[in-house]
Amino acid sequence: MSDVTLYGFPLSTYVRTIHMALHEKGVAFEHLHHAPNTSEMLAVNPTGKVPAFSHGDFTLYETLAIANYIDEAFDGPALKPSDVKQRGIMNQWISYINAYVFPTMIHDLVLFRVEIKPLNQAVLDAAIPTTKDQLSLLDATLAKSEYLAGDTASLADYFLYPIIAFLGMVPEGSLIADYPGVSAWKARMEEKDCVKESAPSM
Ligand SMILES: N[C@@H](CCC(=O)N[C@@H](CS)C(=O)NCC(=O)O)C(=O)O
Repeated sequence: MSDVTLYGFPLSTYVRTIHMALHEKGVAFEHLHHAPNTSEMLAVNPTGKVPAFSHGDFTLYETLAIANYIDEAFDGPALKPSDVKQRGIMNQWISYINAYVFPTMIHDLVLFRVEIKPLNQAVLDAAIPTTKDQLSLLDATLAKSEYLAGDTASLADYFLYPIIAFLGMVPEGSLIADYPGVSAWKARMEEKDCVKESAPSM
């Protein structure tokens, strides 16, 4: 029995980021599929959000903190570039993804399309040009570089992939094809075992 536990339902993009990181590191873990804001989730994360994580009697919440802990606490391939500038770029992208891409593509678009939130057409309409701008910015890097921070996948790619995967499942996902760098990166990510293994059942 592993002493590592991931808490949070697999449909969450942030839970999938941690699932991918654990898989890449080769860490065995128990996955408890708690929904947000339940008493089980509040017991491990006072914000009620998913994910949370525990290693023995040590508990963490906030995806970036969990991802960094996993990379540093366990053996296995590094999930961050060794080069300080590439690491800076990785952190820049994670910050951008969390501050802008997740709110636009998930909150203001996908959650309406999958009817988790009641449709607000004005918000959804406004999210489309913003999504295009974000895809364009990502594409400028991914047209030149295999991954967001160089030639090897890093935590930045694990933050982004679950969001782009969900975008790809709703009608506006057809936009992705207009961005060849993002499209090629998505296909590259989809070859990875961590992506295949973490795919939520829909
Ligand atoms: N800042 C948090 C964000 C986590 C987050 O937004 N999780 C979403 C699911 S992807 C959630 O729990 N949403 C439910 C809610 O906000 O009530 C982190 O990095 O872990």
